[in-house]
Amino acid sequence: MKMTFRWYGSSDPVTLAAIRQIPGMHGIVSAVYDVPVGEVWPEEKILALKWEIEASGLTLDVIESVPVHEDIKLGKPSRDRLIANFSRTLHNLGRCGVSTVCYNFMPVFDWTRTDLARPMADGSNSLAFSTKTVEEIDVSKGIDLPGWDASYKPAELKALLAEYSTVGEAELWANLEYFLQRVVPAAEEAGIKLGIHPDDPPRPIFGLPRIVKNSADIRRIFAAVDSPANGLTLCTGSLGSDLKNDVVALTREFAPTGRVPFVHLRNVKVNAAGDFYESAHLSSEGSVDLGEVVRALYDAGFDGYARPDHGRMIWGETGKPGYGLYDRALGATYLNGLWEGTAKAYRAAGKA
Ligand SMILES: [Mn+2]
Repeated sequence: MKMTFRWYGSSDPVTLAAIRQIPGMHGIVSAVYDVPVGEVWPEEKILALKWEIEASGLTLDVIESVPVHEDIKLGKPSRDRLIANFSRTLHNLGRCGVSTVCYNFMPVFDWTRTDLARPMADGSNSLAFSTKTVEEIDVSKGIDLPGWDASYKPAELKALLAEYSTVGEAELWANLEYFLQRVVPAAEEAGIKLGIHPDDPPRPIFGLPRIVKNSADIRRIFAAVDSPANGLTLCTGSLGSDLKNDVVALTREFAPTGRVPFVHLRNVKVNAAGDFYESAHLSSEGSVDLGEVVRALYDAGFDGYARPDHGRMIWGETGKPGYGLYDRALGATYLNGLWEGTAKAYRAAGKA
């Protein structure tokens, strides 16, 4: 398991120098942020990012994310050009030494939360999701959620949602399969493993379909194109925010297939109504047993990339919600400790 940390580029208040000081830190997960969605990432921009990261003693093996244009998810005629561009971006990333690319296939809304700074009893704050709040939003009047991409003007959002009125689950599946049939061969050629990120939260929202929610969906995606390049970013927080998902069982099923190149390891505290907040990583703080998840990864001989994903805001830190330095650093250290503890317990017991 190679530990990584997401970094948003030069404008990120968390510096590469600070990340470098987290014990056991291997690499950075980042992206080229200044190319419009759907256009090809030029090699020189990828190399500039790589060199900046390598100068700090870290690696750039993992990209998160290469965004998938809405026209691809909608299955519009323009998708062929956009899929060709996505494939050319994979080609360029492979030439720059990138081995793993995370992406998602969520219509319109990426991750969704109703609160970006919910106060916790210990004085920290964290991201949270209330089912009732989301259900009460009238999308036709515009979305006013924290973290929601305000670059969509209300009229644009309305038009986009109208386009999705003919795209249900079956159509979205067909559009994902069409995409995979074309980009997976390109990824193979580029020496890249793709890892689709689960929907967050893993349920339909605002009447839009979602198709990366549980083990049945993941099996179907793997079967759509049977290649090691067609993989999963196993996000314990996203999958774990549906209590029906047994995240340990999911890890035990999918990690041994060799099709999980990348894992997001974080915890969520979920209630029966599906409300949740992002808790500290420690298993006893949330609904996911991260100790058992790490053991399942160890048992599978996992040698891919992990990141602590999100963290709370602690010790008075401010910045990008979920992406502060301190709690993610604690998470990385805890996860590396779980790994070391598992390895040593096995060795002491004469196992592996
Ligand atoms: Mn994640």
